[in-house]
This record gives sequence, C-alpha cells and structure tokens, in this order.
Amino acid sequence: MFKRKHILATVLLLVLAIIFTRRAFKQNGTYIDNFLISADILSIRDNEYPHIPHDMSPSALLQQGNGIFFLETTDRIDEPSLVLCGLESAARVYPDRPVVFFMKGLKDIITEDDEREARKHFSTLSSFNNIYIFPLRLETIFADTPFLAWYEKIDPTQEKHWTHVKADACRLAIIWKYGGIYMDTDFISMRPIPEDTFLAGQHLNGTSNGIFGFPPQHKLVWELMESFVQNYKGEVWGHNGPVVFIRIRNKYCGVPQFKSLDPIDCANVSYLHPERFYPIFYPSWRKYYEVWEKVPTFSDSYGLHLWNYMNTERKFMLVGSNTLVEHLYQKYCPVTYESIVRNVTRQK
Ligand SMILES: *[C@@H]1O[C@H](CO)[C@@H](O)[C@H](O)[C@H]1NC(C)=O
Ligand SMILES: *[C@@H]1O[C@H](CO)[C@@H](O)[C@H](O)[C@H]1NC(C)=O
Ligand SMILES: *[C@@H]1O[C@H](CO)[C@@H](O)[C@H](O)[C@H]1NC(C)=O
Ligand SMILES: CC(=O)N[C@H]1CO[C@H](CO)[C@@H](O)[C@@H]1O
Repeated sequence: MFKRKHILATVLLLVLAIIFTRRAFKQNGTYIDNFLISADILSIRDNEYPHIPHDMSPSALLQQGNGIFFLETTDRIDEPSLVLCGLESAARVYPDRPVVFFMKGLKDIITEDDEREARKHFSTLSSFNNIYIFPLRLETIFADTPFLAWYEKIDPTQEKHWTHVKADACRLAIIWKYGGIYMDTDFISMRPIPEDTFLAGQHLNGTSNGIFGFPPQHKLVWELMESFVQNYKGEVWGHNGPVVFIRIRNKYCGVPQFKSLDPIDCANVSYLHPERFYPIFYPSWRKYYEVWEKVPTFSDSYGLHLWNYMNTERKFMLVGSNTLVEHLYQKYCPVTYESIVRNVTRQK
C-alpha cells in the first residue's frame, strides 16, 4: 500500500515537473530539445521535491557569465548552413557552456505552437542540448546601457547601415550584461579559446569586433559602448564597429607588436594574435571555397572567420566539392554536414 502511494506520488511529481518546466521556459526562450525536462526527471528522488527552475530567462541561464553568443539582427529565421555550422561547432567546442542565438525575427514564445514553430527551424541541431534560441528585443538588450538613449533618438529608416549598426551595438550590450564570448555567425570554432578576457587582432593593425570575450560588467566594455555612442556616425561603414575597438585599443596600447603567437597584455585584456582567428585574411577569403592540395590543420587557430560579408558571389559549401570549407564542415559541424548531404540526396 505504502509502496503504491509512493509510486503514485512520484508519477505526480514527474508530471508537475514537466508542466512547470515547460511553462517556465516557454515564456522567454526555447530549448531546441527537451534537455531541461529530462534533467528534471533525473533529479527526482525519494521524498525530495523536484528542482523546478522558476526562471528560465536569459539572465538565469547565463548567470555564470560564460555564454557563447551569436546574433541575427535581420528578420531572417531560416539560417544558411554556415550559421548552423557556427552554432554546432561552438556547441561542440564548449559542451559545458550555453550557446545562445539571439534572433530578431523570432516571435515571442508564448504558446506551445510558437515553441514548435521556433524549433522547426532548428531541427538540424536538435541533438545539442546546450544550444538556446532567444528572441532579440532591442529595448530589452539596450536597457541600462549607454545605447538606450541613443536608440530612442535614432530613426532606423534613415540609417544607411542599420542592420550592421544595431548588430555592432547589440553584441556589446549582450557581453556587458551577461559576459562570455561573442562570435559572428560566420565563425567556425575548432578548439577552446584559453582566455576569458580577450580581443582579437587582425592582420597588421586591425582589431576585430567579430569575436571578443569579457566577464559581465567589464569596464572596458562600458567604455566601448560610451565611445560608440559619443562618436556615432551612421553613414560611415565600420565606424561604429571595428573602429570603436581600434580607438579604445589605441588609447591603452597603441598598435600591439607581436613577437610570437603569445597574447599581448593590453589594459589587462589578452590581445590575441591574428593567426588565432584570421589565418586567412579577407582579400584571400575565396581560399575557403577552393580545393587545396593539402588541407591545412590551422593548429595555431582557435576558430576561423569565413568573411561572409565579402562573399557577394554567394559561394557556399558544396557537397562533394572537396573544397576547404567542405573539409571544415565535415570535421567541425558533422551533424550540419550530414543534414546537407541528406537534403541534397532527397532533391535528386
Ligand atoms: C594602420 O596603419 C597604417 C599605417 O601605419 C595606417 O595608415 C592606418 O590608418 C592604420 N589603420 C588602423 C585601422 O589603425
Ligand atoms: C590592470 O590591472 C592593474 C592591477 O589590478 C590595475 O592597477 C590597472 O589599473 C589595470 N589597468 C587598466 C587599464 O584597467
Ligand atoms: C535540410 O532540410 C530541412 C528541411 O527543409 C531543413 O530544416 C534543414 O535546415 C536543412 N538542413 C540544412 C543543414 O540546411
Ligand atoms: C521567467 C521570466 O524571466 N519571465 C520574463 C519573460 O519576459 C517577460 C517580458 O517579455 C518578463 O516580464 C518576464 O519576467
């Protein structure tokens, strides 16, 4: 008798756990598989209440300050395979860290239909339990940062480079608030970056705003945001992106002179050698879409930037092409690669 009651109670708890969990995360984001639900089932033990996370907002998920962030500031939902590859490769390299994709085009997740709808777009990556998709809401992201006042004054319809400008701002606000690493969606991760606080050098004297890492509320990130707002020029390409980073870097360390691959200390931030992410510099971006006699290992790099904004010819990874990018997909985002192979086969 006692035993039966016990089983009944456990089942009831299980059901409650599932309901509460689903309700908790439905409001503000969506897991692209049901990892959270299964984790809760595991945590139910005799006479113990299940641990029910009451707050699955980004701030709860990201409270350790170790998220890996990607951004989509257009309304696009169906992402090209390069973006899926970027997410997958990051989820593989950082299995213990949340990989978060903020998407402007994602509707608020309120009903179960919304949730199903959102997940449908990421079915390829549903086996990764550390990838999370959140709707990007500019007012929320900019709140309590220097960007809010700037954003309230601006008329997006008059902005020449609005998609890029808002992406330049969002990445700083996100890293200020949550801490972690920001990456452009055309980065393929290969191995963990051994630094938490870093800026990435590019060839010669450039500094990237396409990848950087800081703990939450780092004062240099605040300074970058203030510098962005004070020097804002919407009509000048790049002025509100890399140029902001270069300005602050110059203020503290001038143009870092590398003597080896080791990082240079710049205002207590590790300034990483261009080889770490940009072994192929942008004038040579087509090399990613070419066949190499010997496929390089890029063993001195943590990740690769594929310079997608240069790719106005819309080159893409072609199955069976034996190009460098095909080898990269096979090695660093095999699930995405297999999905493309299946899709190609189906079309034939
Ligand atoms: C890089 O250095 C060159 C030559 O010293 C200079 O002309 C250029 O303005 C510098 N670029 C940046 C982004 O600092
Ligand atoms: C770097 O850290 C040292 C020691 O904590 C501190 O005195 C110095 O002000 C820091 N430099 C910058 C630019 O933040
Ligand atoms: C393959 O096709 C499915 C269904 O159209 C799509 O959801 C998925 O994203 C595609 N895979 C890739 C890697 O593009
Ligand atoms: C659980 C949680 O964080 N809920 C938040 C979801 O987002 C709305 C606004 O969109 C907030 O009001 C909730 O607090």
